[in-house]
Amino acid sequence: MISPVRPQARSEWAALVEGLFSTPAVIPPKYFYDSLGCTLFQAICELPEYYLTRTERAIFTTHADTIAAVAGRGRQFVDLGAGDCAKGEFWLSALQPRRFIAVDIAAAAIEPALARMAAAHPEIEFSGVVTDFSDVLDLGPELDGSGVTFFYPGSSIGNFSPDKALALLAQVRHMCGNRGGLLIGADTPKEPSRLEAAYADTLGVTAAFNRNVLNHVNAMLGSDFDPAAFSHVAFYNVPDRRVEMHLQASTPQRVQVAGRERVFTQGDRIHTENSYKYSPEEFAALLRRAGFSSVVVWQDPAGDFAVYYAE
Ligand code: AVJ
Repeated sequence: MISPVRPQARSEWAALVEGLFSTPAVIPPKYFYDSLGCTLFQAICELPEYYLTRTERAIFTTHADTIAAVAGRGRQFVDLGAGDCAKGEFWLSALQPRRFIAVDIAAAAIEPALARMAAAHPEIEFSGVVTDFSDVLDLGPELDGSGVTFFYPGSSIGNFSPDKALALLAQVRHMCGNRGGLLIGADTPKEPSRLEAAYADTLGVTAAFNRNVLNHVNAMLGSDFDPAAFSHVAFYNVPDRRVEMHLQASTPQRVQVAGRERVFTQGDRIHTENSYKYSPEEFAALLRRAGFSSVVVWQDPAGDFAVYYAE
């Protein structure tokens, strides 16, 4: 039921090591999502400051009928970055997909979700693809030629630079053929104080999520990063329209990584995430540049978040 496409290649490992030895060091955000990271991310989604998830859910709930009417029922449904499939599952009743394909880098997240949904919905064919689509979206032979709805919620597209986002959207557009569309959510630019609160919450859950990437890297590479020696830094980079997250060495650190030593002086940072923000006009333009001709937008009354259907 679950097929791996391009499993963890040696080149991925080499790219991670190279990032750790560059200046400044960088760890791609896909490495947040080990088992604990997935759990911490679920907790983030419930934080009072993290408005993204609940605002998107409110938009989906308010406009479910309209969205279902434009997206069409009875299609194949591809849940990109599905995680626990909670967001995708919402659409089962409204869209009544014929097939549900969960796509995620974390097999541990989608396996139980698929089993749970398959038991509850015997009329739907469920499958999973474990893949890393940060460079190429390769679903293997998973899709049949019929109509398909791609689903990419939560502003996960914000992890890509605008160039890379355009490339991913163009690949999705290609896979849509002329009988498919994309339902996608993207966060909007707003006051830096609100954005910064969403990524540096009072309880420190996002800080734990950020630091935990070092546990994951240690488990993957056998390195000896001390998560306690790095502090969580999150700020809105106004000119680049992105929230940045970093891990900053609070004291000098010598870390053993893949048989080499990486030295951090106090204050050195590891860049762990970018989260780009788009106005509805900007994002609709990006979708059109990716080859989609019709774009519909829904927002919450405050304009905090936006949901798009493009075909
Ligand atoms: C899963 C990429 C949408 O950027 O808001 C949450 C990840 N990082 N808090 C985001 C995240 C810190 C999240 N995305």
